[in-house]
Amino acid sequence: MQSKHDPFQIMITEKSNTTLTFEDFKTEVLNDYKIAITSRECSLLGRKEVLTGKAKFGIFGDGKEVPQLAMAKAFKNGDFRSGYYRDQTFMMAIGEFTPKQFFAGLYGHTDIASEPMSAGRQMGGHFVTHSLNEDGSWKDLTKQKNSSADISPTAGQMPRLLGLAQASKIYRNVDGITTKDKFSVNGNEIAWGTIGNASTSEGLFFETINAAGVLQVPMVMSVWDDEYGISVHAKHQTTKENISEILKGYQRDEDSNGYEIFRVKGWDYAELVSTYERAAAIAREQHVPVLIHVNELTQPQGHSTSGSHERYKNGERLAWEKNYDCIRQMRLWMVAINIASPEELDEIDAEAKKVVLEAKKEAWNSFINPIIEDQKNLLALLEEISNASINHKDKIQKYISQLKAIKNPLKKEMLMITRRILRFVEVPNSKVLVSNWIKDYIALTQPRFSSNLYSESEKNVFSVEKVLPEYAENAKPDLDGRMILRDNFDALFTKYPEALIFGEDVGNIGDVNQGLEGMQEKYGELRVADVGIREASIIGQGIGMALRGLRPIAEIQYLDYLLYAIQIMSDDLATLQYRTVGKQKAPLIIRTRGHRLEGIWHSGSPMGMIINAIRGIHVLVPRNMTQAAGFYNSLLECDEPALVIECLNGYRLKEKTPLNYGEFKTPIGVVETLKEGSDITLVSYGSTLRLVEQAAIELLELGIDCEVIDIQSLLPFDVNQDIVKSVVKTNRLLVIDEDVPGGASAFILQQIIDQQDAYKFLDSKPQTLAAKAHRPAYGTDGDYFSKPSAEDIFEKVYDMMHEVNPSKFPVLY
Ligand SMILES: Cc1ncc(C[n+]2csc(CCOP(=O)(O)OP(=O)(O)O)c2C)c(N)n1
Ligand SMILES: [Mg+2]
Repeated sequence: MQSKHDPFQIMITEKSNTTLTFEDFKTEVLNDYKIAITSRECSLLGRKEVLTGKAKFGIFGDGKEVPQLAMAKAFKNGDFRSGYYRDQTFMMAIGEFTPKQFFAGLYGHTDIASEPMSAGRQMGGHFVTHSLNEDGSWKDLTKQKNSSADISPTAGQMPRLLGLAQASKIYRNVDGITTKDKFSVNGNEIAWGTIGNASTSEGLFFETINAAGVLQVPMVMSVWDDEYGISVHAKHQTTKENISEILKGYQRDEDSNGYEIFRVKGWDYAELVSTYERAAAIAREQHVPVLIHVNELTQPQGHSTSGSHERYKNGERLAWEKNYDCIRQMRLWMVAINIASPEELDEIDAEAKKVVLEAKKEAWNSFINPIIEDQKNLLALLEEISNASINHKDKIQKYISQLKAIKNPLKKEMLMITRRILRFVEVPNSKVLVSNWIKDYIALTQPRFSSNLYSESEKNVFSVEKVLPEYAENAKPDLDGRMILRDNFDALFTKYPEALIFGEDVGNIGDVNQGLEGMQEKYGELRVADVGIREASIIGQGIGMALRGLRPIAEIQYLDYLLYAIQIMSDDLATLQYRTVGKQKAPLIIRTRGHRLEGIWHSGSPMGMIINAIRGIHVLVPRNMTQAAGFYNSLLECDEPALVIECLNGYRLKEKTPLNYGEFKTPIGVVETLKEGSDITLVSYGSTLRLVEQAAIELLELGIDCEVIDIQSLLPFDVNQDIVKSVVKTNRLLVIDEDVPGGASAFILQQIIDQQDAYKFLDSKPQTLAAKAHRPAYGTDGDYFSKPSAEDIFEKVYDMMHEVNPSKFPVLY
């Protein structure tokens, strides 16, 4: 089984400045073998831990060890991985994952020091490295090996991979990025992707592969092919059952750019090392994307701890998998070329078994001992409570015995029991003790599961100080809204050399509404870029670049097409800070335009869907372009992701020309009162606000004085609780929204009534006025009959006032 590419030779080339002897080579291969066998042992023992009930679920990297050793060899400081749950061996080989951490993840240890992958928030097999210091500032990513944080949706790792690779291209080719040093050395970094064979069926895979070919970025994409996706065979997944075969059209040649494509057997260590070495050189030096199709891989224990693969693999396949297990083949090769004798390898195996067993014990003790300590202290407290009890000793004792009987307690079990006991504690002193224990325990534990949904650093959105736009004396609205945006973007691209924008029609024509007119000429094709029609990977491109210190603005042409991107926004961007407990950030700004214009797919305002899908991303809905520009100015000072929705029908409306472009800032999470009034509070945002303002003028003519409030920021929502202050004054509330009934208006009402307790001050039923449940129809009449009109708003308010004072406001119909 001698390979035509001798790994000894390759390692010599790699270390050409040193003299690598056969002994060095042997040591390196033996060390690789040790990592592989240690990783395998973790998988085997991990499965047992789940089956005996100590862990809940396991998904492991067994059967994929050997190619990951090869990938790790070619992986350098500054590089990034974007992969999936099979990559434990790779993470161990780059020194970012230990057996003890493997087990801490399996148990769900909530201490980030013990479980650095997610402090127990993600199931095991979801890998990450820490990009941020304690205070949320960047580490020097060029001095460490990096992995972006995994997510479970298969192929969800693809879009961000594109951006991780594109960042190298930007750093290599764009001059003047002053923040570059911590992220790149001349754009030499590779973004390494991994994916399972079956997951290449996803659209996100093909979309990203095409985009990386177009962009020509340093990306090396590995497909771990074990012929299955859980129980479903490749014949149901992939045309010709062969992903590299069908991607052949992407192969570059003398006449055109494209990919370099390799196919290699997953059990052939020598060939793998050589392939990864060549792939890395091409990607790193030439910025050409590479696909490595690693086939003939196996799953020694089946897909995961739920179920067994004997159910769907026949005897022949199972026997083949045993024979071609990559570690077994590596072992045979090592013996064949005299790297080690079977006895020496047996010794390594035995040692790995011991190491892993020890790691498992340590991880378990470190996980369970503090909880057992809590249990002990709680039992002592409860005995005290039981002794003091007059009527309920028996009941309390029953609960105490239940708690005592639990050998490996959960926090949940302690709380369940103690919260039940509280109901029977009659002695006041005891009651204080028990309720304090419960409150303290929850206060201590809840943040372990709920912190870091948003940035907790000094650069979060609440750090922004409001700066008003300045105007010349007697300034009148004289400039189209789109020009205000354009001139403000101009100021921002000068102020922040690391800022860039990309999207459909963004470059050459300066976006479909000319908000970026002339910007590409001024800042170049890399910073103001046209891209393909591919919303999900536009977002991913932004996430990946933001993960590497750039300040991307990803443009989605119309709000209605955000649905193509909502999955990746929801699953990846929105969860990033949460799932890494603040160890990674991607302060991506997503720019789009929406609300009212024309027809079903250019007028939608599905805000309820959006705000419920992307908690973790701020959602800003400026009423005009000055407010929008102010949001961009604020966001570039912060370290958080946000979606900004400009009003489609506002680009040609005149606004006053600000003098301090790039500097004025719209505060985030703060409402603005546009008109004071005493009879009723009208709350709205975006395009509809203009109709609300018009209705308010007409209502005043009839003696109804409305207070009009612009929400501006749906997430975060009215952090100063200004709306309830208005309701205290008016005692009436109407929410006007152009989403479906029960969409964003339901959220707004919940915030005002439930969070701000406005119900206490209401004299009329709080109401909502929303659009029809169907999508908005085309044309002016389509809009009138689909969305709330000024007349609808007028009459709704009038109706509410009629109920208050029928004689002053007689019925209209
Ligand atoms: C979008 C999505 N659909 C379904 C699943 C459930 N699921 C998890 S793994 C998997 C099979 C993946 O197979 P493959 O990509 O070949 O990877 P392998 O596990 O074989 O390495 C499926 C269907 C998921 N995680 N995400
Ligand atoms: Mg598979």
